[in-house]
Amino acid sequence: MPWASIPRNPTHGWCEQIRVTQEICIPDIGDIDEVEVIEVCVAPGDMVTADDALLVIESDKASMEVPAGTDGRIEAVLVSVGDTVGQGHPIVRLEAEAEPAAAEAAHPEAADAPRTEALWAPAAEPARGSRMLEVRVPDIGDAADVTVIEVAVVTDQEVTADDLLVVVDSDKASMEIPAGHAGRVLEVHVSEGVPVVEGTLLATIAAEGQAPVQPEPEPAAPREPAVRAEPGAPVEAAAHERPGRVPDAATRSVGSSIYAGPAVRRLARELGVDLSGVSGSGSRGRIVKDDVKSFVKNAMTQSPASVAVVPVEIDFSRFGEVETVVLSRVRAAGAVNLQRSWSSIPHVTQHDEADVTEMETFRASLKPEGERRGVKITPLAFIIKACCYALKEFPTFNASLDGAAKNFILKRYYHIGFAVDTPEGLLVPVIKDADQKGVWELSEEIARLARDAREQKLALNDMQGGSFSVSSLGAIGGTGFTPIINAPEVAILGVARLAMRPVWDGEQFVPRNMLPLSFSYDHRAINGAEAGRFVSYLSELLGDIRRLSL
Ligand code: CAO
Repeated sequence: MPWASIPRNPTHGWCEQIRVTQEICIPDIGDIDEVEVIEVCVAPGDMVTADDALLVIESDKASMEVPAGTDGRIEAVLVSVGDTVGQGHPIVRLEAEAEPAAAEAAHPEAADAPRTEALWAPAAEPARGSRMLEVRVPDIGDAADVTVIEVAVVTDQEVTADDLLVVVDSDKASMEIPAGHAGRVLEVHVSEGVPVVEGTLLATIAAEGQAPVQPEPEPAAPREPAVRAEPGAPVEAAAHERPGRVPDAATRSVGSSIYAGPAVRRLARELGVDLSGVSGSGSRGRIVKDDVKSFVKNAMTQSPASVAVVPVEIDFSRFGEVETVVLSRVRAAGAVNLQRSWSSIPHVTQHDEADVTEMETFRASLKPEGERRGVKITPLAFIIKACCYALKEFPTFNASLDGAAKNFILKRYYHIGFAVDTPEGLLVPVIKDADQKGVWELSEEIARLARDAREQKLALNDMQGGSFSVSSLGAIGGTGFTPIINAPEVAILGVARLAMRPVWDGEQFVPRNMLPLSFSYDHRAINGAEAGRFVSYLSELLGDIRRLSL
């Protein structure tokens, strides 16, 4: 009996309950003494719901998630990847949202902690002397809603016994079903998304070195639940003797097996990632969640077209000493994006100057309060605030064009990206719902996101969903530049260094603090007159920030 199912509410796994702080432990894992922790899915401070996986454990037969079983906040993680653990071993200390007594009352069946039925069990032993092998879904215990989530082989593919055939997913866990025998796949009987039950025929395999013979007639349509072959029947095997075993990296054939736990597979499905293209950084090449996230990040910042910096290979060393330095990953990805945007969008840049004298006086007056709060307010927070106002007035600037450039997709959210110069290259984190935030909050977010960008700690979500961008070179210098639109947005505001300039007030020159604005827009979406009105409006707002409170 290789596996016990792990109940979603493993109350019985709690070792102790002090007020609302509990230790969640490894629940009953059947007749297995020890399993290896192959993935830790949470960190201290994380909020989890009952269904969230805390970690993934693996024996020589299967891998399985251990869910939190209760809502709460992780106080401490008590295991690490690579640890060997058994039933009752503490996993995390969790501060539950509900009193344990209340949780137990809500799930009396979990508190009873009966030994749950085997989720995956070995199928019948193969009969001897037969050459045709059928691989069927093994005993799946009380698992419900079992579906094929991945078919890892195709007809005529040569497989080894350990090669992954199919991955099925239930309400409790994912399970990898290997071929079980070396040979050639004659037919695959299931496809992704198909529901299966114990005994469903998955594939027919011709054993290695032996001529295939016609299989016995199917008792039912191939994709219907089928009766499992009885031991000794002409069909040789009903399933692999070790169903669900995750093959060792050394024995996996390239492309035929994906080494990832259920939580990772679920994340990949949610993000639409094909795991066969993801390389694993976990132990023995296992794919972990961070690998999937990095894969998505890369995919988002790359295009199929390569960047031809030097159109033909030129041997510059003919002219003098040279050094080749590899571009950082961020810089290389940025280069691809910038080239794609520059070559596919007709850019026009409108220049203007905003008189920010009053804004700067007000900003200076906030300095003592900022010191008390530990927040530095730079012009950027006011600029982002003003942009949100202007974007509400000009909705087509907070938009994207659809693929055929026939429709505007107007965004009713104001997620403002801002360029951050990092040692690795340019990154554009996004302030979500910037229109709903005040200048203090915006300043805090700018500082936090800029710091995270420079420390390479930005989460995928921090860089997604922007509707408009600002690129501020103000602290560095310059009087104007052409910012490149952050596609699929349609406009970007560039900000250069503010400077005191003599401005004619109708009677005399007066010293005013002038902020140079460089506004690039997609000329397919925005015409010049509209852009001019937008920039004038923005200048007015920055010139009289009292209007930002109207
Ligand atoms: N004019 C003059 N001074 C400015 C200014 C401006 N337009 N904008 C900011 N400053 C000042 C700030 O007030 C601050 O001064 P103090 O230290 O005396 O208070 C100083 O410059 C440094 O500001 P900062 O850089 O720490 O903060 P920020 O909010 O202005 O900018 C960030 C944050 C992350 C946008 C910036 O650090 C950065 O990385 N800019 C580069 C962006 C970039 O590379 N753009 C080009 C992309 S290609 O299109």
